[in-house]
Amino acid sequence: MSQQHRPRRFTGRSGTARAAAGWAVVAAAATVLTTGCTAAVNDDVRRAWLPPESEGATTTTALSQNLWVGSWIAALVVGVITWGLIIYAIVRFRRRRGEAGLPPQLRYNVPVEMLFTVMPLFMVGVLFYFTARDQHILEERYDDPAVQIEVVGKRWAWDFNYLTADGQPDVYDTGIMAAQTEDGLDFDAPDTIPTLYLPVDTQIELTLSARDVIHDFYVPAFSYKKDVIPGRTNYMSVTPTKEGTFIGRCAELCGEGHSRMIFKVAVVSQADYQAHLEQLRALGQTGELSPEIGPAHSTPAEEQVQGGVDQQEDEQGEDAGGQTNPEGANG
Ligand SMILES: [Cu+2]
Repeated sequence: MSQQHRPRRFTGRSGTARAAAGWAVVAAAATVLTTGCTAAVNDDVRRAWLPPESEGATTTTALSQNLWVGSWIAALVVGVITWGLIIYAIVRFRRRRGEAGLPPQLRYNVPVEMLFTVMPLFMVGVLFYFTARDQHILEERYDDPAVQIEVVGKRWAWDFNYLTADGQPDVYDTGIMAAQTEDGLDFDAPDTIPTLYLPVDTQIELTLSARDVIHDFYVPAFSYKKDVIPGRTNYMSVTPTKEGTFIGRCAELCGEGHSRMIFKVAVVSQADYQAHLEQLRALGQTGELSPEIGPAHSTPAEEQVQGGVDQQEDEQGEDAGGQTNPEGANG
């Protein structure tokens, strides 16, 4: 290297001053970032932007969230090191005035290649370990769940079959897809959006199946979702620990009504849960809406949806006071 290729920036007095000014800007930005955040933002950061209602919602949300947040931290650490090395290489080895041609090329460097092989393996190994460990806990089915409910996905809503203690059909509830209003989805339409009632602090097993195509049962507050597949039974074991009403969605694109395939989960006390079952019984909704009855009979709702919104409202008006027991719903 000849004299003219010597770095210019970090030698003379002006270079030192410029470096100092640069660090001052970095320090100022860091101060703004760390002190400028409100408590709410810090909460969001701590949860890695998972929904606030998820906090303490079930016995396993903390597990899922820690895995999620931990993965983000690991990814950020790797990202910062990688970005730092890239920027360092760009600055340190940039072409300087008067230079021409290629710089010396590095190849067959065994230590570097070992590093580039071992490091990614190590990182994937760490992520795999924590994921496998937590998934094992999350997916373990309860030996003796106190409550069993069949969840049946259909285009574009959900049916819920509440089972007796010995696994026999007891009562059911059904819904149709949410109405699209000018302001978005109507989340509060009580006669359309199905609500899954769950007793709080109780080991519950949900049996997931589908009538038609693949759906996905997703309750963001529970930090959990699972595919709902026709001809296959999936399970979700959950113990809700916080009373409240949470929004649920389908998380698998299943057709034009997919975004309107929403439902609610009401986590209530034991007494309120039993009262809800009694209410369904009083409506004559005994038995089950079996997944086997297929799309043609999937819902009274589906006909209503095809008939358009006006007709849907009419039929609901007629049905008020006692919903009809659909075909295939034999107790
Ligand atoms: Cu769906």
